[in-house]
Formats: sequence, structure tokens, C-alpha cells
Amino acid sequence: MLALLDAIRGELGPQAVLLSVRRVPLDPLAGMDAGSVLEGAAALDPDAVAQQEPAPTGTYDRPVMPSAPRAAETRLGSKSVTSQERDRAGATVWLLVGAPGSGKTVASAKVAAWLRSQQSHPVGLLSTDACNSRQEPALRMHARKLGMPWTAAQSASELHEKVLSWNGRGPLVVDTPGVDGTQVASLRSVKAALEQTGARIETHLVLNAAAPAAEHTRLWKAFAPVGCGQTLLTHLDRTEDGADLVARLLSSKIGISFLGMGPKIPDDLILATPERLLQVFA
Ligand SMILES: Nc1nc2c(ncn2[C@@H]2O[C@H](COP(=O)(O)OP(=O)(O)OP(=O)(O)O)[C@@H](O)[C@H]2O)c(=O)[nH]1
Ligand SMILES: [Mg+2]
Repeated sequence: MLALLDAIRGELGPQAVLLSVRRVPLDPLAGMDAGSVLEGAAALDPDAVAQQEPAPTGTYDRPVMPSAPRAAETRLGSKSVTSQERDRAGATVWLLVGAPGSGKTVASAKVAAWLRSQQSHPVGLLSTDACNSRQEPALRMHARKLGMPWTAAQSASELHEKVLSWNGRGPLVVDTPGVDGTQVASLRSVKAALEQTGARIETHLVLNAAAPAAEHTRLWKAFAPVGCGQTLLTHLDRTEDGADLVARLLSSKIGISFLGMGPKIPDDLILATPERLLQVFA
């Protein structure tokens, strides 16, 4: 329980109060026998915040935490974030795009966990790929295990609204549906909706390193209209040709952001610094 309170205070600050706690299975299909975690809903105590901070200005701030009870939403909504706070919070939107099955959802969760390990601001997860499934969306399950706020948007306008609601509390990682060929155009409206929020956006093309080289070239061309600044490589544990791919990307002046070395969240992710690239591929 103390660990849960610590985690919540790490996310929301020292004024956070715990509203409810319940024990949930780590794997909902396997039940409690497969292990469980405490899940809590929390809010900022507005009185305590008011003593510490100047009166909030700016827009109404709905939380990206759909499982929180209504009372928590109202109370969380009393805090707004100024543009300076947003800059301090590194409030970049990380947009992950790629072909079906390339590893976007797993990579979104890993990147969010990595971002949380690097700074003290909360990190949010947002799925634009949660509407067609009867099961719990995978990203939501990952978010629950990581103890991170999660939400979903089912249209460009809802995405715009949800990003505004997040209000730059910290980095926000956006997972997208797998698209290919002509469907790539649909991502332009996703990106446009994000751009209209004024947020800084980093777009990463998630590429399965184990796919054939010709497929990598095809995907880079296909996703060009989305404006991907970086490549996030996955399935490097499933290929012998990772070094060739990295060399090809670098010689084409295509940036590499992260290396996905396996399916485990958050462990199988490496930040692709020049030193780590040399270590992994030399
Ligand atoms: N071996 C290995 N498996 C991975 C890696 N990254 C993801 N996976 C697995 O690949 C499969 C697809 O991963 P997802 O993250 O669901 O892929 P996605 O791109 O979100 O898939 P769609 O949303 O259907 O387009 C899952 O079984 C993951 O566990 C990796 O780096 N190595
Ligand atoms: Mg996915």
C-alpha cells in the first residue's frame, strides 16, 4: 500500500490523496492465481494545492484517467498547466506509427516506461486503436500493469480533445492502428489533429527489423507523408541482419530512436545512442 501511495505521489505530486484501492489480477484471463497488483484512484487535494500554487489559469483540464471515479475527475480538473510548466514537463507527444504487427503497442508501453524512468512528470498513454476489440485493449492492459494513466480516442476530433485535456502534464505516448499502403493517408488526419493542439510531436516509424530489407525501404517510402523523424526498430532479437539495417538507415540519414530487443515490457528496449548502437552491433 505504501508503495502504491509512493507511486501515486510520484505521478501527481506530494499533495495527492488516495480515493479508493482494489486488488486486480495481473492477467485478467488467468485470474488472481497468476499474481495481482493494487490499483488505486487518486486525486490532488485542491485545498493543499491552492496553498502551494497560484490560482490556476487556462483551460479546463480533464484527466486522461478514465477509470478514476467522477469525484476524482472533478477535483483533478481544478489544476491547469501553464506553457512554462508544459515546457518543463517535456510535454512532447510521441506518435508511434507503422505497419500491422510491427510492434507499435508494445513499443508504446516500453517508451512510456522509459520516459517515466527519465523524469518526474507523469507519462500518459493514449490509444487510437482501441475501438474494434471486444477484449480489453492491449495498451490499456500494459498501462494498468505499469500503473500509468491511459485513454483512447476514436476519431481525430476526440484525439484533439484528449490531448488538450492532458494539458501538457508530461510526455504523452500515442499508439496507432497498423496501416499500410493507401491507409497511411488516414494517419495524416491523426497527425493534423495533434498539430492543432500546439503540442511538440515526435513521430516514430516502428519497423520490424526481421522483415526483408525491401520491405523496410517500401515502408519508409509509404510512411513519408506522415513525416516520421525517427525509426524505432523492433524484433531485433529475431534477426541476424540488425547491423545491416542500422547501417542502411544511418547511411540514408534516417534517425534511430530505440531498439526493441524482445517482447518484454519495459525491459527489452534500448535507447539508440551511438555508444549503444556500437555495443549492440559492432
Ligand atoms: N520477439 C519480439 N516480439 C515482439 C517485439 N515487439 C513486439 N513483439 C511482439 O510482436 C507482436 C505484435 O506486437 P504489437 O505491439 O501488438 O504490434 P502492433 O504493431 O501494435 O500490432 P497491430 O496493432 O495489430 O498493428 C506481439 O506478440 C508482441 O509481443 C520484439 O522486439 N521482439
Ligand atoms: Mg497495436
